[in-house]
Amino acid sequence: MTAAPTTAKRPFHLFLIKPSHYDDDGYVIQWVRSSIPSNTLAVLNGLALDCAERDVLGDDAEIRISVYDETNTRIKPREIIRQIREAGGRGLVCLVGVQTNQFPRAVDIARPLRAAGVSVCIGGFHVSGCIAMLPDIPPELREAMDLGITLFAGEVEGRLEMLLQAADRDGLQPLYNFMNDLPGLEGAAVPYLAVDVVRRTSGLRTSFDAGRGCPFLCSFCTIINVQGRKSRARSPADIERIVRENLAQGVHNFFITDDNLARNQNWEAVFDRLIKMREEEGLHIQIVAQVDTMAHKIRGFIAKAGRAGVNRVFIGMENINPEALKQARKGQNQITEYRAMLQAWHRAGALTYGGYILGFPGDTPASIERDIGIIQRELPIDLLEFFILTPLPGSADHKKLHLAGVEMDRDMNKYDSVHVTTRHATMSDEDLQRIYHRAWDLYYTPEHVETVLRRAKVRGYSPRNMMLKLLVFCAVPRLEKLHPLEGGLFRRKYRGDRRPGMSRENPLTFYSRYILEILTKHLRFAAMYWRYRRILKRVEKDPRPYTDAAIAPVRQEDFEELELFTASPAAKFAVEKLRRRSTAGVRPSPSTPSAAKDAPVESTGISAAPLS
Ligand code: B12
Ligand code: SF4
Repeated sequence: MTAAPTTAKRPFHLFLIKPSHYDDDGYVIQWVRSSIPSNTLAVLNGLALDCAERDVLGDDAEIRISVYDETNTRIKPREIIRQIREAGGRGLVCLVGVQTNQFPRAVDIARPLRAAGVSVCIGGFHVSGCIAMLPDIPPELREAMDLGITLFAGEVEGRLEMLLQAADRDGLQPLYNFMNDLPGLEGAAVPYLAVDVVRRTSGLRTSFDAGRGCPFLCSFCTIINVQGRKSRARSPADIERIVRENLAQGVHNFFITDDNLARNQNWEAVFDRLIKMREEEGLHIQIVAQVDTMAHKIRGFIAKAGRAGVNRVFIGMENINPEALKQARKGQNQITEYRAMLQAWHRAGALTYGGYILGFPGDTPASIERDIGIIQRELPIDLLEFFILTPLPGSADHKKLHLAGVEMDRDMNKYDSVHVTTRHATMSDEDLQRIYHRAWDLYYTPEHVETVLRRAKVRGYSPRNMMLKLLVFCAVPRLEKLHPLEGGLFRRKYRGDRRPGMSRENPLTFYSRYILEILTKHLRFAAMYWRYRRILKRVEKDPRPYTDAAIAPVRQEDFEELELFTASPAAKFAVEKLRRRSTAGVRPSPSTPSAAKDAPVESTGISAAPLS
C-alpha cells in the first residue's frame, strides 16, 4: 500500500489513516474485510496524489503516501515511527474522517506518535462539528491539542498543499479553522482508492461523493452544519472520470456518499452520463445511493436513477409518527407519501433500505413495537436499519442540550447511534437500550423475512439476493451487537490493542474467549443461514400468486383502512392536512429549502396515480 520509492529525492511520508473505534470490551472494531471503504480516505488520497504529482514540497522531495483503514488493517504506530525515522525524512500522519465515536481511538493512535515527535493532524466530522456549533472548544479537543496534535476543521480541498508544506517545515498550527469557507468541488482532485485498498472490503465496491450539502433542516443532522445547506457538486465530467478510472481497475460497484443525491444540483447531468455509458457502451456500473423520502416527486429522478445503475437506495425514513418527524424538524418526510415512494423505487428495480430512528420523545417500548408491526404489514420497505436518536456533536440537537447544560455521556466512543448517550423523556437508559436491540429481532422475524422474499419475487427481484442481504443485515446486530454499517467478515481482535484504562487480559483468558467467540458466532451464523435458506426454498417453490397491503396499489381508501394513517392522532392529522391542502390546490415543492421548513406536501399522495 506504500508507493514504492522511485528516486533518490528526500522522502516525505504521508500516512492517511481512517481510525475505527472501540467495542464495549475495549477492543478495536476490526475485520479481515470491512463492509464499505471509507470515502474520506478516497478523497484525501485523491488530493494527496495530486499534491505529489505537482511536487508541492519542491522538486527535491518525494511524497510517499500510505493509505490505511483501521476497520480492516491493524495500525502499528511503532512501525510508522520506524519508517519515518529510517528514511531520515519528514512526515505527517493524517487521521482522516474522524467521527465523534472515533475521536478517542484517533487520539490513542496519535499518542505514541506525538511522543516520538511525529506530526499528527486530525480532521473530520467531530472536529468540524464541534468548531461549527459550540461556543467553546470541548475538553477532548483541548486534550488533543495539548498533546501537540493539529486539529483541522472544515474541508481540505485546495488546502492540503499548505498543510504539507507546514508539516515539512515543522510549522503546523494547533488548529486550522475553515468552517466559514466551504470550497467548491468543481475541478477538485477526485476521490480515488487503488484496487488493493478496495479489496480489503467486501463486494469490491468503492465510493465517491458527487456533491455535499443538503437543503433540509433536520435537528439531529450534523451534515447541514458542517457541509452546509447549499448543494456543492463535482462536475459530471469529473464523475465520469472517477467511474472510468475505477472500471479500468476492475471496480464496477460504487457507493455515492452524498447524503441526499436527489438534492445534488447536477443529478440529472450525472445520471445522463452514466446512462450513456451503460446503455451505449454496455459498461457494467452498479450504484448504491442515499436519497430523501420525497425524491419520487422530482420528475424523472427515480426512472433515471434506475437506468443509471442505482440498484440500492438508503432512505432516511426515520419514523412513521408525524409528531416525531415534526419535533426533529423533518417535516419534509410525509408518511402519506411513503408507500408511493417505496413502490416507485421498486418499479425502478432498486432494493430499499430505510433508516429508522428510535428514542424520539413520544416513543415508548410499546409504541416502537406497534410501529415496527405497522411497517412490516403496510410499507414495502425491504431492509430496515435502526439508530438511537443521538445528539451528535455538530447537530442542532447537541448544541441545544449543551447550551442547556443537559447531561450527555462524556465518552465520545459511544456516539455511534447504537448507544444511549442522553436521557430520554420517559424511558430509562436501560429500557431504551433494550428496545433498541429488540427492534432488530422484532423486524427480522422469520415470518417477515418470508414476506419480504415473497414481495421481491412478485416484482422480479431475485429472492436469493434479497435473502442474502437480509441475512447479513440482521446478523451483525444480533451476533456482534454492532450496527450493520460497522460490520465485516471475520472479526479480528488483538490483545495489545485494548482501550487505555482497560486492563490487558491474560493471554489464556483472551485467546480462549476469542476462539470460543469465533466458534459460537460462526455456528449461530450458520444456523441463521440454514433457517433463511429454508424460507427461501419455500418461497421459490410456491407457485401461488402473492399480494399484501404493502405492495397493493396506493388508493384513497388507504387513509381510512391502514393503521399507518390511523394509529395515532398525529397520523390522522397528517391525512387531514393533506386533504385540506389538496382541496386548496397548494403544491409547495419539497425540493426548495424554504419549502422544507414548512412540511412540504404535494397533493398527489391522495390519488392512485404513479408518482415518478
Ligand atoms: C459514507 C458515510 C459512511 C460510510 C463510510 C464512512 C466514510 N467516511 O466514508 C459508512 C456507511 C461505513 C458509514 C458508517 C457510519 N457512519 Co457515516 N457517514 C458517511 C457520510 C454519508 C459521508 C462521508 C463522506 O465521505 N463525506 C465526504 C468527506 C470528504 O467529508 P469529511 O469526512 O468531512 O472529510 C472532509 C473534511 O472533514 C476534511 N478532513 C477529513 N479528515 C481529515 C483529516 C485531515 C488530516 C485533514 C487535514 C482534513 C480532513 O477534509 C475532507 C475533504 O474535504 C457522512 C455524512 C457526510 N456528509 O460526510 C456520514 C457520517 C460521517 N457518518 C456518521 C456516523 C455517525 C456513522 C456511523 C456511526 C453510523 C451512523 N450512525 O450513521 C457509522 C460508523 C462506522 C464507521 N466505521 O465509519 C456521522 C458522523 C457524525 C459525528 N459527529 O460523528 C455522519 C456525519 C452522518 C451523520 N449521521 O450525521 N458512514
Ligand atoms: S435530509 Fe435531513 S438528515 Fe438527511 S442530510 Fe438532509 S438535513 Fe441531514
